[in-house]
Amino acid sequence: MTYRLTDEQLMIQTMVREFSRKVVAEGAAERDQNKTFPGDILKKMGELGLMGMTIPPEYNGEGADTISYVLALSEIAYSCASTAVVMSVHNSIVCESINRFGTEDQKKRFLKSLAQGKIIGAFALTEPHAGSDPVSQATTAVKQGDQYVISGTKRFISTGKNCGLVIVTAKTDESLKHRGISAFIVPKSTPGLIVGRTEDKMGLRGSDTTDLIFEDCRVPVENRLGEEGEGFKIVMKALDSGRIGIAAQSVGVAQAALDATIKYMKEREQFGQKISKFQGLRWIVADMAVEIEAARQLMLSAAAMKDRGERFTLQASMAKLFASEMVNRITAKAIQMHGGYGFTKDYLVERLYRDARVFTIYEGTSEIQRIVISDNILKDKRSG
Ligand code: COS
Repeated sequence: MTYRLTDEQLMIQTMVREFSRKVVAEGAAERDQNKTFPGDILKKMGELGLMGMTIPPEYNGEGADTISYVLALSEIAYSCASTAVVMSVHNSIVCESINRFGTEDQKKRFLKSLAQGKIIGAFALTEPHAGSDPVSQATTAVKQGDQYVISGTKRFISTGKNCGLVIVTAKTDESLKHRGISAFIVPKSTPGLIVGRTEDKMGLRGSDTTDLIFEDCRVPVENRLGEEGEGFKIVMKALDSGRIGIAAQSVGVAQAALDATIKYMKEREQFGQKISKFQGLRWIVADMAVEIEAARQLMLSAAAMKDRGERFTLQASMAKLFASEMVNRITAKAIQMHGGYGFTKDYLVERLYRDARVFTIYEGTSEIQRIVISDNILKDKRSG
């Protein structure tokens, strides 16, 4: 199915493209080198409505559809993947989960400022010993009167240091396995919420990734997101949306790699002619373009299903799997096409290659996507 974007979707894409290539691209290399968080840029993105894109206007969001959102996210990723991951977690996991499962009071207290980008959201599921298997998490939340006391350590939390609020999952009943996991909204200033070590990463270095330590961290019962025991479902649904976002990040970074490669091929001369004239290299860019377009269509297809209110778990995992593996192939080819220069920090493709590497890992590894896809196709129980 080919998508004809609406005038509004095209307008949003054009607006974000212009903003991204002017404002977000500026200083992206330095932010990567110095591990600088793009706080000022995210503030501007908030003013443009990019931090609550799919949230209804009554909670200060833009009320845009998912297609507009993924187009915008791709454009931000084109210029700076570190900025894009913050936007992605904030919009598709944090804001959407509160909009979908939050009480009216939670939406007023938290969603309104999140959707304006006044505070940035983080999502704490992963633990040192619970990554692909979140049901084995060890963090607990014990109800004491009208409060929950949360204890445990979360790992690899995007925006852990720079967020203003975190959605955290914890076990409220060990015996119930996944049905004993609950979710909580914890403002960053809550006593007992401690930012632990910050990872020194290969890519996405402008986005902080930290441990979050919960030491007898108390939140009122009103901060529980959804019902007790509903946390795993909230997480799975949030990840369905998040995975379309990773596809969008992949498409944006891959397009940047292709455009940089085309530019280089038209400048670089070897054997007395531009390297863009060599058939062997022309076929490589042709394949790169086809792969990017295939990933873009999978991304749009999943987004369209979500907008139509259909179940899109399968399509989100397909888009995430294909697009994240695609961008790793594309950025590797882009470096190859740049020759020795591609291996230096003077050329954009070096950063793109490092940034893309985590896309097949976070928000569900490629192997997890294959589990989700095969479970949905085979419709019977796997053994391991
Ligand atoms: N939407 C809604 N509910 C879902 C769902 C989805 N997409 N996927 C699973 N569920 C529900 C199931 O219906 C089942 O509910 P009931 O038992 O109440 O009927 C429950 O969740 C458990 O499902 P399942 O048995 O498939 O769970 P598993 O423990 O086997 O795990 C995987 C499933 C592996 C897919 C899941 O653990 C996963 O996605 N892991 C990766 C986590 C991840 O991405 N981590 C990265 C960091 S996040 S920032």
